[in-house]
Amino acid sequence: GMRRIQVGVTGMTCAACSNSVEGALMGLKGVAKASVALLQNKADVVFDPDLVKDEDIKNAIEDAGFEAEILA
Ligand code: 9UX
Repeated sequence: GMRRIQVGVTGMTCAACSNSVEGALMGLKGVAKASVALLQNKADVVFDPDLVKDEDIKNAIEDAGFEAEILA
Protein backbone atom coordinates (compact mmCIF):
# COMPACT_ATOMS: atom_id res chain seq x y z
CA GLY A 1 0.00 0.00 0.00
CA MET A 2 0.88 3.65 -0.09
CA ARG A 3 2.21 5.66 2.83
CA ARG A 4 1.25 9.27 3.53
CA ILE A 5 3.31 11.63 5.67
CA GLN A 6 3.34 15.26 6.69
CA VAL A 7 6.69 17.00 6.62
CA GLY A 8 7.56 20.31 8.21
CA VAL A 9 9.52 22.41 5.70
CA THR A 10 11.24 25.60 6.72
CA GLY A 11 13.05 28.16 4.64
CA MET A 12 10.43 28.60 1.92
CA THR A 13 9.71 32.26 1.29
CA CYS A 14 7.90 32.33 -2.05
CA ALA A 15 5.76 30.22 -4.37
CA ALA A 16 8.81 29.33 -6.45
CA CYS A 17 10.32 27.80 -3.31
CA SER A 18 7.31 25.60 -2.67
CA ASN A 19 7.15 24.66 -6.35
CA SER A 20 10.77 23.57 -6.28
CA VAL A 21 10.13 21.42 -3.21
CA GLU A 22 7.17 19.81 -4.99
CA GLY A 23 9.32 19.23 -8.06
CA ALA A 24 12.09 17.67 -6.00
CA LEU A 25 9.63 15.31 -4.33
CA MET A 26 7.82 14.38 -7.54
CA GLY A 27 11.21 13.59 -9.05
CA LEU A 28 11.64 10.67 -6.64
CA LYS A 29 10.59 7.36 -8.13
CA GLY A 30 7.72 6.08 -6.00
CA VAL A 31 6.28 9.45 -4.99
CA ALA A 32 2.67 9.60 -6.19
CA LYS A 33 1.64 12.97 -4.81
CA ALA A 34 3.44 15.90 -3.25
CA SER A 35 1.55 18.95 -2.12
CA VAL A 36 3.48 21.74 -0.44
CA ALA A 37 1.69 24.43 1.58
CA LEU A 38 3.93 27.47 1.59
CA LEU A 39 2.13 29.38 4.34
CA GLN A 40 1.81 26.36 6.62
CA ASN A 41 5.43 25.29 6.08
CA LYS A 42 4.26 21.77 5.39
CA ALA A 43 4.38 19.10 2.75
CA ASP A 44 1.89 16.30 2.32
CA VAL A 45 3.50 13.38 0.53
CA VAL A 46 2.04 10.09 -0.70
CA PHE A 47 4.48 7.41 -1.77
CA ASP A 48 5.17 3.73 -2.18
CA PRO A 49 7.21 2.68 0.88
CA ASP A 50 8.78 -0.15 -1.11
CA LEU A 51 10.45 2.45 -3.34
CA VAL A 52 10.99 5.49 -1.11
CA LYS A 53 11.80 5.83 2.58
CA ASP A 54 10.89 8.71 4.91
CA GLU A 55 14.56 9.63 5.02
CA ASP A 56 14.66 9.94 1.20
CA ILE A 57 11.81 12.46 1.39
CA LYS A 58 13.65 14.46 4.03
CA ASN A 59 16.90 14.33 2.07
CA ALA A 60 15.26 15.45 -1.18
CA ILE A 61 13.83 18.52 0.54
CA GLU A 62 17.16 19.31 2.16
CA ASP A 63 19.02 18.81 -1.13
CA ALA A 64 16.63 21.39 -2.64
CA GLY A 65 17.90 23.85 -0.03
CA PHE A 66 15.34 23.70 2.78
CA GLU A 67 15.08 22.21 6.23
CA ALA A 68 12.76 19.23 6.65
CA GLU A 69 11.33 17.36 9.61
CA ILE A 70 9.01 14.38 9.40
CA LEU A 71 5.93 15.24 11.50
CA ALA A 72 3.66 12.22 11.14
MO1 9UX B 1 12.47 33.37 -4.96
MO2 9UX B 1 11.83 31.44 -3.06
O1 9UX B 1 14.30 33.60 -5.18
O2 9UX B 1 13.54 31.26 -2.42
S1 9UX B 1 12.51 31.02 -5.07
S2 9UX B 1 12.21 33.54 -2.62
